[in-house]
Amino acid sequence: MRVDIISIFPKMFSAVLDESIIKRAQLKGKVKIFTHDLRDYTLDKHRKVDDRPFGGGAGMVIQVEPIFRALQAIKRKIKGKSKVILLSPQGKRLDQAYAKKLSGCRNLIFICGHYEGVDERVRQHLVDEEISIGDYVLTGGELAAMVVVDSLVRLLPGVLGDKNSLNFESFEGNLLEYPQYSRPAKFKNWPVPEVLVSGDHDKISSWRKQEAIKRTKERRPDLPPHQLYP
Ligand code: 9D3
Repeated sequence: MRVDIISIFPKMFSAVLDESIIKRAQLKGKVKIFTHDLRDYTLDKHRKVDDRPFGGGAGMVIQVEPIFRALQAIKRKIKGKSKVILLSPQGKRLDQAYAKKLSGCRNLIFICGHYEGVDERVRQHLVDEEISIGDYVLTGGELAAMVVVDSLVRLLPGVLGDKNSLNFESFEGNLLEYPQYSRPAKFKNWPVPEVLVSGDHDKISSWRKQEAIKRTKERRPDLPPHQLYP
């Protein structure tokens, strides 16, 4: 998979994308991630990317021209089709099914929106999909782009070494995780549940499933209950 990210704050991305599992995925060649400074695609000496809204009003609007030029330059480097995605609070909400769908794409180009807003012609003519990561207000699309990329990259074949990690997955079985414990078996007077040290693996397995169901009912009553009893 190839990922290109267009932003006016390209330096924000390295802290997240050049560490841990995403870093390893890049080193293994599973994903190539390129960030682009939108200002590099301006033509004026002030590298201006925004202007006042037609019709008046507060704030500024990200202009269509630098975004058009950035997309043109990026697409020239890519053979085949790319999906262009705008991060904005008005987008379709990201969930695990959406992440899975996007993880099947060969080339993705993310445009990070901003508090000031983006010229509507970007949506109309340049963007294929618009994504939000949830109903809360961020200062820009950069963190959202990183969330989306993180959720996709871990789904790529060969990124998570352990085949088990993708199997019993909370949000795919729509079940939260069961409680986990590690050594010591007794810390202060806080013991580990007896069943986990019993050695009875059938009992352990059904205990974990019941705990996961209980926790899901308590904390996430919004998740479809029929999926709690597969
Ligand atoms: C004045 C109305 N605001 C919408 C609630 C404008 C606005 C606020 C914040 C426009 C953009 C932003 C910056 N946020 C994003 O670019 C963004 C975002 C988010 O704020 N929440 C969840 N997902 C996303 S994806 C991009």
